[in-house]
Amino acid sequence: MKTKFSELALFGGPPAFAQPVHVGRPNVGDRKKLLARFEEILDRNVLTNDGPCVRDFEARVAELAGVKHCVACCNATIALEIASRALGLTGEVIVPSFTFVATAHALQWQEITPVFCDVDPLTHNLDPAAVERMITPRTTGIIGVHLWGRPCDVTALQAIARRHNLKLLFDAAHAFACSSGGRMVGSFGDAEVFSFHATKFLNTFEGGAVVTNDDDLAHKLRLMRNFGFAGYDNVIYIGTNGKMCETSAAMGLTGLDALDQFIDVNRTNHHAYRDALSGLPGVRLLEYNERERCNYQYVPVEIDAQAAGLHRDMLIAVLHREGILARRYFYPGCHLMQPYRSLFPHARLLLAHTESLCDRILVLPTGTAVAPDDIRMICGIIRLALRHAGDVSKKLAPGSAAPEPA
Ligand code: T4K
Repeated sequence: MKTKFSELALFGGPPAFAQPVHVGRPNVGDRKKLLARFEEILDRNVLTNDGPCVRDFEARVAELAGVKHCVACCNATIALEIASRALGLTGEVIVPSFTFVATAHALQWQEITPVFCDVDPLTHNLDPAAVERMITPRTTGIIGVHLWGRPCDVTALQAIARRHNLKLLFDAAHAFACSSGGRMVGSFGDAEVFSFHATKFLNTFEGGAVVTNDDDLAHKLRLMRNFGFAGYDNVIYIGTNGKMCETSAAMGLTGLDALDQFIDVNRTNHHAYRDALSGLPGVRLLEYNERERCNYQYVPVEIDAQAAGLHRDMLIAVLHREGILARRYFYPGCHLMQPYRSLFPHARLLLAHTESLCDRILVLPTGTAVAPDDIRMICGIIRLALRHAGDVSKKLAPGSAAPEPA
């Protein structure tokens, strides 16, 4: 454990981690089970197109999420595109800007206008009052994002959608195996979309899924995922290729077998961060609601530069030099990324909380590749850097941007 600021890598000490620690290191369950599933896939010679592993995976995801239908896809971005098209979204759709850019891209890709709405500074999720103010005659829907796995105010958003006759889709990329009011994420709104990307706590290498209780919608989603085919030579709908392949589903099934263990590790890690960062001025760890089901897959921390004495970007620069690859998710906000920055140059006027969060948030490493001892080391470095904020600031040129991970 480093105790003097001169030991920090920034001042010439050896990095705390010779092998970098990452935010999104994949969780893999029992490797033997996974390889056995791969053997079965090769023996069957059914590699994709609605194979048995995919069907099995869909059934288990639907059961866990408490929904009738799960339509597994090749990733969550395509799943969002298919879901928004199947729901008939057109014109304008209200989305947060404080999200991964895929939420907005899935709309813009289909020439639907994402209208960026501000978030609640405490929950980091869409502010329902702001949503209502953004509705125009062109609005056809709302996409809420359960950021960090903490569910949106689903009740308020459902009431707004009902009142204005809008479709309601949730980007639940972060929220698989989480609940809101005791009900599992998956059955809120018209449909919800999970991501099973390699960096998510349950992964299928690449993958995603749309889940819904709506039979007609599920039928449409299945058609759209497979070019619109309703049997040999019979295309009855516009579609794309959004299918999940068998090896991905096998990875997902193996992860599902180990899901409780992944969550236990994430919870232990989150508690280790909470204990090690407690009482540190200017540092606010985002808490999960322990009365709900949570996956604890992200460790977002808000750094208040004034109270901490150091800007978030300087702290990231210190951490990266130590081999701790903390991330600035979702900097700088979708509205400041292209094409949105050019299309909507004034969007930022209504996004004060989003911009403030983008300036403060730091996401720390967790998952099965990170142990409580690593966390104590990471937090020790954060404490040391903040205690010697003046020396750190002097060492780092003013305005220095966070370096890209090595
Ligand atoms: N909606 C929301 C709210 C989302 O957060 C996302 C995805 C989506 C929609 C779209 O879902 P998908 O279409 O991806 O299913 C990552 C992921 O690529 C992205 O899936 C995720 N959100 C986002 C939050 O994070 P990057 O650019 O940070 O990925 P990358 O490659 O820098 O990886 C993060 C860290 O993980 C690195 O330090 C390295 C480590 N890593 C990564 C991969 C891929 C590994 O150790 N092994 C790996 O295989 O976007």
